[in-house]
Amino acid sequence: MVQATDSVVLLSGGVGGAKLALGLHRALPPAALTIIANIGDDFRHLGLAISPDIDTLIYTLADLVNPDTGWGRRDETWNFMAELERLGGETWFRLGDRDLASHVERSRRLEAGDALSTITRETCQRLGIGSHIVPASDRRVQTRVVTDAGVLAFQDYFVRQRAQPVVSEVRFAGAAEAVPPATAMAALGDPGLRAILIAPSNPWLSIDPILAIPALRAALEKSTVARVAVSPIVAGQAIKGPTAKIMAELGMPVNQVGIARHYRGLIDGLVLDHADAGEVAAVEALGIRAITTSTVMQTLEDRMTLARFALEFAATLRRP
Ligand code: FO1
Repeated sequence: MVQATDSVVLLSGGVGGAKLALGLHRALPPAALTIIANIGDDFRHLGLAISPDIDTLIYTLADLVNPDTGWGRRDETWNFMAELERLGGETWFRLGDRDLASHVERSRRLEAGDALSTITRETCQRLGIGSHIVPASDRRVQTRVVTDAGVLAFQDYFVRQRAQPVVSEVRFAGAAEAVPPATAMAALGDPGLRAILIAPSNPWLSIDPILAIPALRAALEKSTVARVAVSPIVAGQAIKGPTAKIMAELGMPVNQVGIARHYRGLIDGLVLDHADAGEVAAVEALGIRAITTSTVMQTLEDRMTLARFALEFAATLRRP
């Protein structure tokens, strides 16, 4: 049972990770959860500072997210995009009218000198989100995808080219110099910390930009708190997005061993779907405890059940 003083850290990307984030947010006491969010997808577009994963997490936890896409706002209108199209502007990255307010206000505050972590914290407060959403860094970290179509900026690869180019490498420009906000480090060093979870986000595109920041990787490596990842792969397929495609392109086995090898040294336990029960032994042979449950989250109940399951699993793992 999770105590009122217990805290939990989740590393998360956008849409897939936000599902587990919501389950934890609802299952834990207010303010117990700190989500360290990927910023590798952030970019400047139409003169605005866009932070897709932070916004996806904020909208999801505030119950404002578009349930059909998992990103952007529910009850959205698209007048701005329609007018931009009429003027011959760039419309490949869709910014809805309600969503636009987040980007305009973030851009204004960044230009005024506020840190991304401060802006994110205050936005969460205004929207009544008790959990803490913390960008992995206040300095820019930019994911660049090396492909057969050239070295692409993340959103160019992911949205404009629909993740179709073949990936040979993923780079994180600025990560080596990036420093996590003090709130992220404080959450990881909290004496009441009970678990560090890694969401079922794409390990190569959404979690690696976080782990590429030296202080965050080091904090995870040396933490004595149980570290548990929820696998984004079920029966050789990605729950969402191009994870399986990228694993194959990078020459990895598209299975739980591929995920476990990637996180080796950073996790103590891996949560797999029942469909992959046959891979438990192979993961455990790598020194990582494995357990199965239903990892496909369709309802809010599924999200909360998986969140509780991951926390209970973490509570059984003792660090050497
Ligand atoms: N994803 C798309 O596939 N197409 C879009 O036009 C798009 C716009 C968009 C606008 C704001 C935002 O916060 C997210 C948006 N996303 C869009 C999602 C986003 O590009 C990706 O899902 C994440 O970067 C991957 O985690």
